[in-house]
Amino acid sequence: MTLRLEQLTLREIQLPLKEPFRISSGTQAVRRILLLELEDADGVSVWSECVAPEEPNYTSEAIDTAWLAIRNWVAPRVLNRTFDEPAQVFPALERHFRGHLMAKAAVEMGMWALDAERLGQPLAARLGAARECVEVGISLGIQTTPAALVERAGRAALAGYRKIKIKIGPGADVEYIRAVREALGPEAPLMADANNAYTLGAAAPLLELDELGLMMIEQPLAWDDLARHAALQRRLRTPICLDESITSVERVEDMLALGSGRIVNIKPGRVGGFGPSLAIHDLCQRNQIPVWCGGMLESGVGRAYNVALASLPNFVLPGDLSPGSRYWTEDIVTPEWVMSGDGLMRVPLQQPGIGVAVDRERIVRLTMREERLRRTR
Ligand code: OSB
Ligand code: MG
Repeated sequence: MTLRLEQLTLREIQLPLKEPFRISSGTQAVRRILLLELEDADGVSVWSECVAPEEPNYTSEAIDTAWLAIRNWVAPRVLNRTFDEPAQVFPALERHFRGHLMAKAAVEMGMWALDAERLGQPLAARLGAARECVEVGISLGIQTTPAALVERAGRAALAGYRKIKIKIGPGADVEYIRAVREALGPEAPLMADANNAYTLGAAAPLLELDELGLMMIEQPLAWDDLARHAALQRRLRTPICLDESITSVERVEDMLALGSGRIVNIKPGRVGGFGPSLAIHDLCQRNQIPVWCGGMLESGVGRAYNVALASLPNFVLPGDLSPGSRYWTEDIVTPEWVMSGDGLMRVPLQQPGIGVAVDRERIVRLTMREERLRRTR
C-alpha cells in the first residue's frame, strides 16, 4: 500500500513530571514534548512523538534542534514523495543528511503507524509482534541519599517491576547500590545506568559494582566510545549494556567486533526509527545479544511505539516502559498505559494503529507552539 503524506503538524506541549528525574548528565522537572500529527491525502492521521530532550546532554539533539530539522529537512523529503512501504523512509532520510536521528525517527515511526492504520493492523503486529505482554522495568533517578533510594527501590519492587534500574554517577554509586542490594536481597533484578559518568582511568567504582550481582551496567563511559567500553568489559564480569553509543546497526557490528558490550538498549528515537531498530534487533538476535527497549520519559504517545517494538521476539529483558502514572498526574492518551501487579504491560493487538486514543483537546490546551507543514508538489 502506498504512503503519501499530505500534512505534518508539529506541536510542543509541556508536562510536569511527578518528581524531577536526575541522571548524571542533568535533571528534568518539566518534560517539553514534541508531538507530530501525520495526515495522508485520504484523511487518515496518526500521532507520533519526538523523544529529543530539552538539552543536548544525551546525544547532540534537543527539542529545538529537532523542530528545526523536521521543518527544514525531514518534512520536505517525506511530504513531497510517495513511499511503497515505511521501510523506505529511513534510507530516504539518510541520503546526504547526517545525524538528527531523533527528528528523523519521529517522522519515520509515524509513517509505520500510518501504514498500520491504513492496513487496519495494530502497529505491534505490523512490526512483527511475538508476545501479548511486555515485561516492565523502572528507571530510578539519582536520589539524595542511599536511604531515599532504598525507599524508592523498595516501592518499585512491591509494585511488581521486573527490573529496577538505578541511575549512578561518581559520589552516588557503590554505597547507593549496595544499600539497595542489602535491602532487597540477592535475587532482586537490579542494574545501574551511568549515562557516561566514568572514565577508564577512574573505573574503581565500576569494579566494586561488579561484586553486587547486577544484571548489567549501562553506558558507563563516553557516549561515542566503543574502544574503551571494550577494554572495560574485559575487566568486568557484569555485562555492559550500551545505550548512547548505539546509534546505528553499524555501531552494533562494531560492538560485536570489539567486545564493547553484551546487551543492547534499543531506543527507536536514538537510532533513527523502526527501520534501524528492526535491523539492530535482528542482528542482535543472530548473535545471541539480548536487547531491551529503553525510554526517554515519553508521553503515552511515545510509549505506544516503544511497547509495539518491545513485543518483538529478541526483546527478552524488561524495558524502561513504566506506566503513565509513574511520570504524570494525567497522561495524554486513553486508556492510559498501566502495569499489572506482576510487572506486565499489555500490547494492544485488538485495534489498528498505535492502540490508544490521543486526547486532542488536552493537547491543544497544553500547546506552547504549533507549526503546520504541507505538501508543496
Ligand atoms: O539513559 O536510559 C537513559 C531518560 C532520559 C535520558 C536517558 C535515559 C533515560 C531513562 C528514562 O533512563 C527511562 C524512562 O523513560 O523511564
Ligand atoms: Mg541509558
